[in-house]
Parts: sequence; structure tokens; C-alpha cells
Amino acid sequence: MAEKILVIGAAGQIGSELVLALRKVYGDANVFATDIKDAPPDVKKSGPFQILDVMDDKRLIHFVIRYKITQIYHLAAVLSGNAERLPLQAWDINMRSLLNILDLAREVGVKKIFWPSSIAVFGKTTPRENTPQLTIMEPNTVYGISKLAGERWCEYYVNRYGLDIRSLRYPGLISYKTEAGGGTTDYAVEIFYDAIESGKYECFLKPDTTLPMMFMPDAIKATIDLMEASAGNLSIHSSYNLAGISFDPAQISAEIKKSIPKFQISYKPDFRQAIADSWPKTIDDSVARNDWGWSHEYDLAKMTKIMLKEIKRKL
Ligand code: AKB
Repeated sequence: MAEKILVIGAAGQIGSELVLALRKVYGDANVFATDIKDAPPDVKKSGPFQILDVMDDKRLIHFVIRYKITQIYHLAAVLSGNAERLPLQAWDINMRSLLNILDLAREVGVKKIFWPSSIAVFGKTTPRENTPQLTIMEPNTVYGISKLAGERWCEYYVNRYGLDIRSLRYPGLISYKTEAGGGTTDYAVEIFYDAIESGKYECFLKPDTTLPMMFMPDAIKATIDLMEASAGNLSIHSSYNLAGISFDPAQISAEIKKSIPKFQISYKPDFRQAIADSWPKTIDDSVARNDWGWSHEYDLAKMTKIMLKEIKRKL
């Protein structure tokens, strides 16, 4: 029987690219894109798209039964910056949506679930260089707390009910298709738009704030590779550390200057500086590399060239 895949959050930064990649693998008609907001034209044109609110558990279960869904990718979340503005609302959305999915998967018998975690699960007491898979985790942001709690719930549902749930601790994701929404790593996307449009960018983090980052094609590959990996090879049922590149605002700005010599960056740190200061600088993802053969492709230079080219084209 063909896999029937539901993507929740299909209009977002990851979803808008993941849907197209999944449709190439599983067939356009088998990947059902949903979101609470309208999706980009290529998502709507290439296969089924519906407005669906993940908080509406009754409609969700109806959808899953009606379309005989076998896999769910639940990507909808309130990210770190936005979550600090409305902590209780963010907690409610991030947790209740995940629990809705886990419980309906158990009831209906959905075969596989993907749920994104984040480097935000780590906190100030975590070793910041080469952060190991298993380490101290005391997140100080509501987003990080919800991701850590979510990881524990995922593992609980694996152990208690035998669900197949897979997850990645994404670093900051950089892409040109859909803008990032409300995260602390968003500066590394905004900087490209401002560099092209006005030749200058005011950064909300300090110049030496190193954070783990990844170009979207690597993140999409990691997601599909993990979901395709044989279950017997997977030793982690909370969420895998995942690394691509690490850089700071000064380094990405220097890379942009190679193509736009007049580009100027200035710094005005805001509340997101404290969030960034509590996150790792570099991640040890050797468990992912050993378990399912993960490796990344894009470095800062390669990513910057593509970002500048594609955003220029778009604008
Ligand atoms: C954020 O900055 O909140 C996200 C993340 C690292 O999970 N990009």
C-alpha cells in the first residue's frame, strides 16, 4: 500500500520545501499539505492542500481516517523569539498540538511520525562546544522547555505504545523560499534580504554570537533520510543532534561582503541575545552520523552564494 503522508505546517519555512521533496519521493497525490494559513503556489499546485488547524483534534482525526494517513510530519510550532512574547500561549500551542498528534496516532494506528526538536533544548549549563547527544539540558526559554518536554513525550509514546516517532534537533535553518518566523537564528535569513535590498543590516545579535546553523537542502535531506532509515538502526527515540555549519554574524557578514563589497552590518542586540547566549555554539552529531549515515553538504561560502543568487532572483 502506498504511503499517505500528512504534513502539518506546510506553509512554513521547512514545510514549504519538505512537501515538494516528499512529493518527489512518494508521489504528488500521496502528500497532503495542511496549514492554518495559505501555502505558496507550488505547494498548492503540485498536490493536495487544505487549511487545517492542528489544535482542532476532531477535524484532525477525521482527516487522518478519511485519507488513510500512514505518516505525519508535524512541523507547526511557535519559535523561540515569538514564544517569549506570549509564553503561555506558545506552551499551549507547542504542547497541545504534539499531544493531539501522538494520541491520534496511537488511536488510529499511524505508522510513523516526524516531529522537529531544536538546539533550544539546551541551556546555559550545557557544554557549548561540541554539545553531546546526551548532556545537561536546562533550557531557559519557553520554546526550549516545550521542545525538551516534547522529546520526553515522544520517547514515552515510543516506549509505552510502540509508536515509530523520529525527531531531529534542528539548528538555525537558512532558506530563501519562505522567510523564517519568529526565531533567534532568523538574523541569518534576514541579513540576505537587507543586504540585497538596502546594502545594510542591523543585527539583533552581537558580532561574535556563534550558533549552529544549516542550509535548508541539508535539513530536508536529513529529515527524509531519518524517516527512511531502518528502525533497527535507530538508537535515539527522543531526538537526534544534527549539525551543519556554525558561524557568527561577523563571519556571515564577511562572506556576504565578498559578493556585495559595500554591504554594512551594525549591531543592536535585543532580548534574543540572551536566548542565543544560552544555546550551543557547535553540536556533536556523531550519533546521527553513525546510526543512519548523516552527513551535511553545504558550508558557509556555498550557502551564501546560493542565498544571494536566489533572493536576488526572487526580489
Ligand atoms: C529558533 O531560532 O527559534 C529556531 C530554532 C533554533 O529552533 N530557528
